[in-house]
Amino acid sequence: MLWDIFCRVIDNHGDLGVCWRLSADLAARGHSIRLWVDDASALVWMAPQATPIGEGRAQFNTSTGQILTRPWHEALGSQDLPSDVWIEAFGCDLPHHFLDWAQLAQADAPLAPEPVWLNLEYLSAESYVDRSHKLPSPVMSGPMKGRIKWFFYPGFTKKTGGLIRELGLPEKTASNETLGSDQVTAKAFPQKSSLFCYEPEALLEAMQLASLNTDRHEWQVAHGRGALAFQQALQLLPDCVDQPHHQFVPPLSQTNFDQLLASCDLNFVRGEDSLVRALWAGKAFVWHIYPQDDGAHGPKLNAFLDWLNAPDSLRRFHLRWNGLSLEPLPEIDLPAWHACARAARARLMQQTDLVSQLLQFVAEKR
Ligand code: TRH
Repeated sequence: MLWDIFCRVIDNHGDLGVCWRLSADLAARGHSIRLWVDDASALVWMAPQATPIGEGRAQFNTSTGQILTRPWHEALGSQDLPSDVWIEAFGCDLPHHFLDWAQLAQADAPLAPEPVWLNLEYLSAESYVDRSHKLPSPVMSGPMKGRIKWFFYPGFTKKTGGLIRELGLPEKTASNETLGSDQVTAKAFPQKSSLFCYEPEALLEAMQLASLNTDRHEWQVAHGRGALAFQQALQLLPDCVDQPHHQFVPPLSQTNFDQLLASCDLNFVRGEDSLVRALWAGKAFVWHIYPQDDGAHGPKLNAFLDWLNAPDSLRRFHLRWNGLSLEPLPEIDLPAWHACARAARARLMQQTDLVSQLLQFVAEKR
């Protein structure tokens, strides 16, 4: 099928990160995607396999499918084919020129099936997700008045749309374990941790804790906001200043980022997509949730920790890491956190992945 996927970059990299993973998974299953993005610049490092072919445009062909990124404001022409599915990511609303074009295309071919129109929502473990997944939302105005948009919610339970889990991931995970490149039981203390975060108040405390039981604890610090915060925290730790074993990692491709997570004992991740990748990596992790002005991130974090069956120390660590508690960080209990992450991954592997569920839903609605 041909898919139009729409993505507006609000800030950070999660919107594009999720849309690229979704597009790549669909392309691997034989689909073609027009990925509309208002700022595709991060694809240079996130998806270097996409070849730039002009301003805001890049192309990625697999043996089965294709992704073509398009600038947000560039209208389609009469030679362009109508698509089978429209996905607006995170309620970004479709550009007017696209709706006008679709109206003309429909007038030209009145008997053609209407595209299935979905709003792909943010990931949350809160209970409203089970209730809201697959609900219709009638379009009340504009050229598409009368059409239905469907809510599609990723999530952690069987009643949700699941998580993006590309083809081959379970086999890759299993073979890493058989080959022994992936530790089944954790070390007593972390020796290598990745850090991808915003500006957690407790960063300095975490850096002290991580090196509590080893003076060679190594941080792999992802680029951007977290790296600046880490640099500032380093200045405050005199005995940490000259530690050549810490690494400031340049922006990685998503594939290499996933490998980084798999190679660490403890992963500090943030936002949405890197949380999912930490779950697939099956290593102990701490999540820095995207903070919202209205405090909505508090209940969202607690719902996730409940779903995770987080041991007490991991829960308290999360609350402090996310500025939701003033209690000092508890010690890192790597074996317990690792076991918790493994159990969560095993539960998720029983769930049907997001793209398979999406394909099933589209088939029902067409
Ligand atoms: O960048 P984020 O903080 O994105 C956030 C969240 O998605 C949040 O829900 C959303 O509302 C906000 O953006 C606007 O974190 P996230 O979701 O993990 O996205 C980062 C992406 O960048 C992810 O796809 C992984 C990728 N990445 C790389 O490919 N290479 C790298 O080196 C790094 C550090 C990240």
